[in-house]
Amino acid sequence: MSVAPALTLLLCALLARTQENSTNSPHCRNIPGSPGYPTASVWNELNATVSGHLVKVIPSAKYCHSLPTGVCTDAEWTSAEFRGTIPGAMNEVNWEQGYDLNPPSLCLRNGTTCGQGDVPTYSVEAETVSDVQAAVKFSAAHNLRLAVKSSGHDFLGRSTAPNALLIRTTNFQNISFTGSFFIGSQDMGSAVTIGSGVHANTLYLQSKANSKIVVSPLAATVCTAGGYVQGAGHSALSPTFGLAADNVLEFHIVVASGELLQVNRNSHPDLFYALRGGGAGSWGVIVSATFRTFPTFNVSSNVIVLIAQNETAAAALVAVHAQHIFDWDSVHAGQYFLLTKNSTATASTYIFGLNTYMPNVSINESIALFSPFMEAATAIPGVFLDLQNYTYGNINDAVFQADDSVGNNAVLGSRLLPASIYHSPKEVGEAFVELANTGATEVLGHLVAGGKVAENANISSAVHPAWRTAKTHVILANAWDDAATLPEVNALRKSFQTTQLPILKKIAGPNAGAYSNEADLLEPDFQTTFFGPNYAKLSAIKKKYDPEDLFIVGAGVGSERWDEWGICRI
Ligand SMILES: Cc1cc2nc3c(=O)[nH]c(=O)nc-3n(C[C@H](O)[C@H](O)[C@H](O)COP(=O)(O)OP(=O)(O)OC[C@H]3O[C@@H](n4cnc5c(N)ncnc54)[C@H](O)[C@@H]3O)c2cc1C
Ligand SMILES: *[C@@H]1O[C@H](CO)[C@@H](O)[C@H](O)[C@H]1NC(C)=O
Ligand SMILES: *[C@@H]1O[C@H](CO)[C@@H](O)[C@H](O)[C@H]1NC(C)=O
Ligand SMILES: *[C@@H]1O[C@H](CO)[C@@H](O)[C@H](O)[C@H]1NC(C)=O
Ligand SMILES: *[C@@H]1O[C@H](CO)[C@@H](O)[C@H](O)[C@H]1NC(C)=O
Ligand SMILES: *[C@@H]1O[C@H](CO)[C@@H](O)[C@H](O)[C@H]1NC(C)=O
Ligand SMILES: *[C@@H]1O[C@H](CO)[C@@H](O)[C@H](O)[C@H]1NC(C)=O
Ligand SMILES: *[C@@H]1O[C@H](CO)[C@@H](O)[C@H](O)[C@H]1NC(C)=O
Ligand SMILES: *[C@@H]1O[C@H](CO)[C@@H](O)[C@H](O)[C@H]1NC(C)=O
Ligand SMILES: *[C@@H]1O[C@H](CO)[C@@H](O)[C@H](O)[C@H]1NC(C)=O
Ligand SMILES: *[C@@H]1O[C@H](CO)[C@@H](O)[C@H](O)[C@H]1NC(C)=O
Ligand SMILES: CC(=O)N[C@H]1CO[C@H](CO)[C@@H](O)[C@@H]1O
Repeated sequence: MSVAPALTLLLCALLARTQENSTNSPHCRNIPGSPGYPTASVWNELNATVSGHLVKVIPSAKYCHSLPTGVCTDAEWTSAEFRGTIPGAMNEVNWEQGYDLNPPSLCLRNGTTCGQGDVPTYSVEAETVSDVQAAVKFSAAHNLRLAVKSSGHDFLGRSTAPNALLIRTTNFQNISFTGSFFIGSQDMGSAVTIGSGVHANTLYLQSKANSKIVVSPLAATVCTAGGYVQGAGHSALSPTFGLAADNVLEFHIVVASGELLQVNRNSHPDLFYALRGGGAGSWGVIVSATFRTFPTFNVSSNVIVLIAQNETAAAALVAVHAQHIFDWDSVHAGQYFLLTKNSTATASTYIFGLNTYMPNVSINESIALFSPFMEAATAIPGVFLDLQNYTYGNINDAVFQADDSVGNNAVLGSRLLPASIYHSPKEVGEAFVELANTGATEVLGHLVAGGKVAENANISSAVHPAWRTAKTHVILANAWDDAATLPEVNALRKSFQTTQLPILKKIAGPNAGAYSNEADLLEPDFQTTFFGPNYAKLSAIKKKYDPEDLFIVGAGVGSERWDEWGICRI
């Protein structure tokens, strides 16, 4: 009788061993200090293989402290172009901090101590495809946590990870235009192939020089062929041409096996499906991507700022905007609109700003298209026009930005708002004001859906179908400064879920989808919220191309199998 428990124990041990072997990979990644972690001489071997492109990575604040002056100027600290030169830097500095490590490990700009936090240990600053292949194979062979970064813009912190080997594709700067891009024998027409490190502003300069335009972000340094397109990629031109994912023709990508694959509708079509909307960072290391180009044209762009003197006026103003949001569909306008509470004012005043792009529309036509909205808006008691500025010129100039202003601490949350909700404009207005009152830095609406985005509903890709019925994408930003205490930071990190999402659900409904690139890392049901009905298919594609989960990012496909750092299986 006494042997039975011993037998059970033995059986359990055997079963556990079998299970461990059947997944064919250990429970945790090797981190500095684990027995399997590469020794210094093994790292040196990798460095030799990648032609000396291996560097040690430090947090951006530590980098600034190491400068001869001991500081980065405010202009440097907040510049995305500058931060892009620092391998460990994230644009939102909070992603460098290890708030959840035990103990927390922070490196603040003016701090007196500096921990490595969530910043990787080493980076391969790749110059060639073979650098990437060597780094991928090294990570697999040594069971390392791997992270991939191009710009470090990620709002969910997916391009950094503690104790990781980073691969940066920042140096992949090739750009080449062609009048005829072939897939097999089929001419897909005019296209551009860009390296995954090419910033949007560089692309706009080059496309202008070639009399072309590409569907790309309203940002300076976001990498169009990096995280942007994998998430779906919205643009001021999306109502005219669709999402970036609708316009990408081919990828060159190094997958977990270390192979470089050419991926398009004929070659690895399943991976092609996943790379178009299936989430950034989950599939491999993109070397380059080829996008359709369109002939250049002129656009009228305008900036309008309205001030609402109180809450009632603000709600009425946003409601009037919601009521008129279909006014600009005939010209496929792209629009960004922002509601913020002016916290420096003694009484609660609100600022409502609009930034609108209308392809092939003259300034006069644009003013005419805006006049019903403007008349209704300025007729609201307590609403005043603060400024308006209409310009007309080349589309590439209109969307070009020299730099992005970053270096702050911020997290986002978002939802795609279905077109149908705009038939209840009053509710939209009230919800926006309620959202602005939650302490959010801003409520940022994007009229980047409808039109061609809706018409593209039958493209077979991983783009969340919610994009096809959406009218807008709405983001809440929650920010803090370095003086915030850890409990305050942790409350803000959760405030989208606890405070703002319940308000958004009142207008978006309980099951609205969200854009995975501009969203909350802590979405509890990210599989459905970010990927909708596509998740099962994406999981199967993940198993095929990345069976050992080398490419794991927060709230990405397969991440449910891992802890928040992608270090241990759960
Ligand atoms: C100022 C600003 C403006 C923005 N404007 C827009 C906009 O107009 N439209 C829009 O849709 N989005 C916009 N975004 C969001 C943007 O799409 C995401 O931040 C996106 O993740 C950026 O991709 P990245 O490669 O530049 O960033 P990174 O932080 O470098 O990477 C983001 C993700 O992509 C992965 N990744 C990066 N490089 C590669 C690679 N070579 N191969 C494989 N995976 C890679 C990373 O692992 C990570 O998961 C904006 C963001 C900012 C900060
Ligand atoms: C890799 O090699 C280069 C060139 O020899 C060297 O400058 C660099 O410091 C090395 N990197 C590491 C992490 O040792
Ligand atoms: C930190 O120091 C810089 C100068 O080095 C200064 O400009 C900045 O305002 C300080 N405070 C914070 C919170 O960064
Ligand atoms: C960039 O283009 C050159 C010339 O065509 C090519 O040799 C090189 O492999 C390309 N680099 C990458 C990273 O695609
Ligand atoms: C906010 O309110 C203050 C005080 O009334 C005012 O000076 C400032 O211009 C307002 N800010 C904006 C952006 O309107
Ligand atoms: C702009 O107008 C030109 C000339 O009519 C036309 O060829 C082009 O397709 C138009 N582009 C867009 C985006 O409407
Ligand atoms: C635009 O409208 C103004 C005022 O109505 C008019 O004077 C001007 O000629 C118009 N411009 C064009 C290009 O039609
Ligand atoms: C808001 O301001 C307008 C204009 O001054 C005023 O008519 C209205 O009564 C105010 N509403 C509230 C609730 O204060
Ligand atoms: C209007 O916008 C253009 C383009 O952004 C800018 O160059 C110009 O200075 C602005 N004019 C005013 C009056 O703000
Ligand atoms: C486009 O705008 C520029 C001004 O930026 C102007 O010189 C040019 O004539 C315009 N072209 C068309 C076709 O309207
Ligand atoms: C998508 O395909 C279905 C079935 O063929 C069709 O009924 C529907 O109209 C198509 N939708 C769009 C937006 O083309
Ligand atoms: C075939 C195989 O992978 N066997 C491994 C199973 O797990 C034990 C203990 O973890 C290893 O020692 C075997 O090599």
